[in-house]
Amino acid sequence: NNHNSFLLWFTGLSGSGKSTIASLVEKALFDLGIKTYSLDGDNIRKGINNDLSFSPEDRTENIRRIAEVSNLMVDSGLVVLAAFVSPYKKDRENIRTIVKDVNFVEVYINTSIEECERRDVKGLYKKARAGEIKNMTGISAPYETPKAPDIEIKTEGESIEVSIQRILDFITPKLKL
Ligand code: GGZ
Repeated sequence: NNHNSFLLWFTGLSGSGKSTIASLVEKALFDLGIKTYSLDGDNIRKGINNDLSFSPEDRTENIRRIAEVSNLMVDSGLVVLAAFVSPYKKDRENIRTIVKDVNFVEVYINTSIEECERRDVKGLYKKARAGEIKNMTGISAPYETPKAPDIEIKTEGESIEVSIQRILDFITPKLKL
Protein backbone atom coordinates (compact mmCIF):
# COMPACT_ATOMS: atom_id res chain seq x y z
CA ASN A 1 0.00 0.00 0.00
CA ASN A 2 1.63 3.23 -1.11
CA HIS A 3 -0.68 5.43 0.88
CA ASN A 4 -3.45 6.37 -1.50
CA SER A 5 -5.68 3.75 0.06
CA PHE A 6 -6.94 4.09 3.61
CA LEU A 7 -9.97 3.60 5.84
CA LEU A 8 -12.21 6.56 6.60
CA TRP A 9 -14.21 5.52 9.66
CA PHE A 10 -17.33 7.42 10.75
CA THR A 11 -18.50 6.99 14.35
CA GLY A 12 -21.51 8.58 16.02
CA LEU A 13 -25.04 7.98 17.27
CA SER A 14 -27.82 6.49 15.16
CA GLY A 15 -29.22 9.36 13.11
CA SER A 16 -26.15 11.56 13.61
CA GLY A 17 -25.59 11.84 9.85
CA LYS A 18 -22.73 9.33 9.36
CA SER A 19 -24.12 7.70 6.23
CA THR A 20 -25.23 10.97 4.65
CA ILE A 21 -21.80 12.52 5.10
CA ALA A 22 -19.98 9.33 4.04
CA SER A 23 -21.96 9.11 0.80
CA LEU A 24 -21.26 12.76 -0.08
CA VAL A 25 -17.54 12.26 0.58
CA GLU A 26 -17.67 9.12 -1.57
CA LYS A 27 -19.29 11.07 -4.41
CA ALA A 28 -16.57 13.74 -4.22
CA LEU A 29 -13.89 11.02 -4.34
CA PHE A 30 -15.61 9.41 -7.33
CA ASP A 31 -15.47 12.78 -9.13
CA LEU A 32 -11.71 12.82 -8.46
CA GLY A 33 -11.38 9.38 -10.04
CA ILE A 34 -10.66 7.62 -6.74
CA LYS A 35 -11.86 4.03 -6.31
CA THR A 36 -13.91 3.64 -3.14
CA TYR A 37 -16.15 1.18 -1.34
CA SER A 38 -18.65 1.98 1.41
CA LEU A 39 -19.52 -0.30 4.29
CA ASP A 40 -22.53 0.32 6.52
CA GLY A 41 -25.22 -1.50 8.45
CA ASP A 42 -27.18 -2.19 5.29
CA ASN A 43 -24.50 -4.25 3.55
CA ILE A 44 -22.78 -5.68 6.66
CA ARG A 45 -25.43 -6.37 9.30
CA LYS A 46 -27.67 -7.92 6.62
CA GLY A 47 -24.77 -9.96 5.22
CA ILE A 48 -21.63 -11.34 6.88
CA ASN A 49 -22.73 -10.07 10.32
CA ASN A 50 -26.36 -11.20 10.23
CA ASP A 51 -25.64 -13.42 13.24
CA LEU A 52 -24.86 -10.44 15.47
CA SER A 53 -27.13 -8.48 17.84
CA PHE A 54 -26.62 -5.14 19.58
CA SER A 55 -25.28 -6.63 22.82
CA PRO A 56 -21.90 -5.21 23.88
CA GLU A 57 -20.10 -8.45 22.88
CA ASP A 58 -21.76 -8.61 19.48
CA ARG A 59 -21.03 -4.94 18.75
CA THR A 60 -17.38 -5.63 19.51
CA GLU A 61 -17.38 -8.61 17.13
CA ASN A 62 -19.27 -6.55 14.52
CA ILE A 63 -16.58 -3.87 14.55
CA ARG A 64 -13.71 -6.40 14.60
CA ARG A 65 -14.97 -8.20 11.50
CA ILE A 66 -15.61 -4.91 9.69
CA ALA A 67 -12.07 -3.79 10.51
CA GLU A 68 -10.62 -7.04 9.14
CA VAL A 69 -12.67 -6.77 5.94
CA SER A 70 -11.71 -3.10 5.61
CA ASN A 71 -8.06 -4.05 6.02
CA LEU A 72 -8.28 -6.43 3.06
CA MET A 73 -10.01 -3.81 0.95
CA VAL A 74 -7.41 -1.17 1.85
CA ASP A 75 -4.70 -3.70 0.93
CA SER A 76 -6.36 -4.05 -2.47
CA GLY A 77 -5.96 -0.31 -3.05
CA LEU A 78 -9.37 1.09 -2.20
CA VAL A 79 -10.41 4.05 -0.12
CA VAL A 80 -12.90 2.42 2.25
CA LEU A 81 -15.63 4.46 3.94
CA ALA A 82 -17.22 2.78 6.96
CA ALA A 83 -20.19 4.22 8.89
CA PHE A 84 -20.95 2.41 12.14
CA VAL A 85 -22.08 3.60 15.56
CA SER A 86 -18.96 1.92 17.01
CA PRO A 87 -19.72 3.15 20.54
CA TYR A 88 -16.78 1.61 22.39
CA LYS A 89 -13.40 3.28 22.63
CA LYS A 90 -11.53 -0.05 22.85
CA ASP A 91 -13.19 -1.30 19.66
CA ARG A 92 -12.21 1.86 17.78
CA GLU A 93 -8.64 1.51 19.05
CA ASN A 94 -8.67 -2.08 17.84
CA ILE A 95 -9.58 -0.92 14.31
CA ARG A 96 -6.54 1.36 14.36
CA THR A 97 -4.39 -1.64 15.31
CA ILE A 98 -5.89 -3.94 12.66
CA VAL A 99 -5.56 -1.56 9.70
CA LYS A 100 -2.46 0.16 11.08
CA ASP A 101 -2.45 3.71 12.33
CA VAL A 102 -1.22 5.27 9.08
CA ASN A 103 -4.19 3.84 7.14
CA PHE A 104 -6.88 4.91 9.60
CA VAL A 105 -8.80 8.19 9.71
CA GLU A 106 -11.38 8.50 12.49
CA VAL A 107 -14.24 10.92 11.86
CA TYR A 108 -16.49 11.65 14.81
CA ILE A 109 -19.94 12.80 13.73
CA ASN A 110 -20.90 14.74 16.83
CA THR A 111 -24.65 15.26 16.87
CA SER A 112 -26.31 15.48 20.28
CA ILE A 113 -28.62 12.72 21.44
CA GLU A 114 -31.37 15.36 21.70
CA GLU A 115 -31.02 16.23 18.02
CA CYS A 116 -30.77 12.56 16.93
CA GLU A 117 -33.91 11.79 18.91
CA ARG A 118 -35.67 14.82 17.42
CA ARG A 119 -34.81 13.64 13.89
CA ASP A 120 -35.61 9.98 14.68
CA VAL A 121 -35.33 9.10 10.99
CA LYS A 122 -36.12 5.41 11.56
CA GLY A 123 -38.37 5.70 14.61
CA LEU A 124 -35.86 3.74 16.68
CA TYR A 125 -35.64 6.28 19.52
CA LYS A 126 -39.41 6.26 19.93
CA LYS A 127 -39.32 2.46 20.11
CA ALA A 128 -36.44 2.58 22.57
CA ARG A 129 -38.36 5.02 24.83
CA ALA A 130 -41.35 2.67 24.66
CA GLY A 131 -39.12 -0.23 25.71
CA GLU A 132 -39.62 -2.04 22.41
CA ILE A 133 -35.89 -1.88 21.60
CA LYS A 134 -33.27 -2.78 24.19
CA ASN A 135 -29.64 -1.61 24.13
CA MET A 136 -30.36 1.54 22.10
CA THR A 137 -27.20 3.63 21.92
CA GLY A 138 -27.67 6.96 23.71
CA ILE A 139 -30.83 5.78 25.50
CA SER A 140 -30.14 2.44 27.14
CA ALA A 141 -26.63 1.66 25.91
CA PRO A 142 -23.47 3.80 26.12
CA TYR A 143 -21.71 5.90 23.51
CA GLU A 144 -18.10 6.57 24.51
CA THR A 145 -17.19 9.94 23.03
CA PRO A 146 -13.98 9.98 20.97
CA LYS A 147 -11.45 12.16 22.77
CA ALA A 148 -8.97 12.71 19.93
CA PRO A 149 -10.61 11.91 16.59
CA ASP A 150 -8.74 12.93 13.43
CA ILE A 151 -11.77 14.98 12.40
CA GLU A 152 -14.80 16.09 14.44
CA ILE A 153 -17.97 17.22 12.69
CA LYS A 154 -20.56 19.09 14.74
CA THR A 155 -23.56 18.79 12.45
CA GLU A 156 -25.61 21.24 14.48
CA GLY A 157 -22.90 23.90 14.24
CA GLU A 158 -21.78 23.91 10.60
CA SER A 159 -23.24 23.32 7.15
CA ILE A 160 -22.86 19.93 5.50
CA GLU A 161 -20.92 21.57 2.63
CA VAL A 162 -18.31 22.86 5.08
CA SER A 163 -18.16 19.48 6.83
CA ILE A 164 -17.54 17.64 3.54
CA GLN A 165 -14.86 20.14 2.53
CA ARG A 166 -13.06 19.76 5.88
CA ILE A 167 -12.94 15.98 5.42
CA LEU A 168 -11.69 16.35 1.83
CA ASP A 169 -9.01 18.82 2.94
CA PHE A 170 -7.80 16.32 5.56
CA ILE A 171 -7.59 13.34 3.20
CA THR A 172 -6.35 15.07 0.02
CA PRO A 173 -2.67 14.83 1.07
CA LYS A 174 -3.17 11.05 1.41
CA LEU A 175 -4.38 10.74 -2.21
CA LYS A 176 -2.25 10.44 -5.32
CA LEU A 177 -4.09 12.81 -7.63
C1 GGZ B 1 -28.05 1.40 17.99
C2 GGZ B 1 -29.40 0.34 16.42
C3 GGZ B 1 -29.93 -0.45 17.43
C4 GGZ B 1 -29.49 -0.26 18.76
C5 GGZ B 1 -30.86 -1.04 15.55
N1 GGZ B 1 -28.54 0.66 19.00
O1 GGZ B 1 -29.49 4.77 12.26
P1 GGZ B 1 -29.31 3.38 11.77
O2 GGZ B 1 -30.21 2.38 12.57
O3 GGZ B 1 -29.40 3.10 10.35
O4 GGZ B 1 -27.96 2.89 12.32
C6 GGZ B 1 -28.08 2.13 13.51
C7 GGZ B 1 -27.54 0.77 13.21
C8 GGZ B 1 -26.36 0.53 14.16
O5 GGZ B 1 -25.62 -0.58 13.71
P2 GGZ B 1 -24.04 -0.57 13.83
O6 GGZ B 1 -23.57 -1.83 13.22
O7 GGZ B 1 -23.53 0.70 13.29
O8 GGZ B 1 -23.85 -0.58 15.43
S1 GGZ B 1 -22.53 -0.93 16.25
O9 GGZ B 1 -21.40 -0.20 15.62
O10 GGZ B 1 -22.79 -0.45 17.61
O11 GGZ B 1 -22.33 -2.38 16.20
C9 GGZ B 1 -29.57 1.92 13.76
C10 GGZ B 1 -29.76 0.43 13.90
O12 GGZ B 1 -28.56 -0.18 13.44
N2 GGZ B 1 -29.98 -0.03 15.26
N3 GGZ B 1 -30.85 -1.31 16.87
N4 GGZ B 1 -29.99 -0.99 19.78
N5 GGZ B 1 -28.45 1.29 16.71
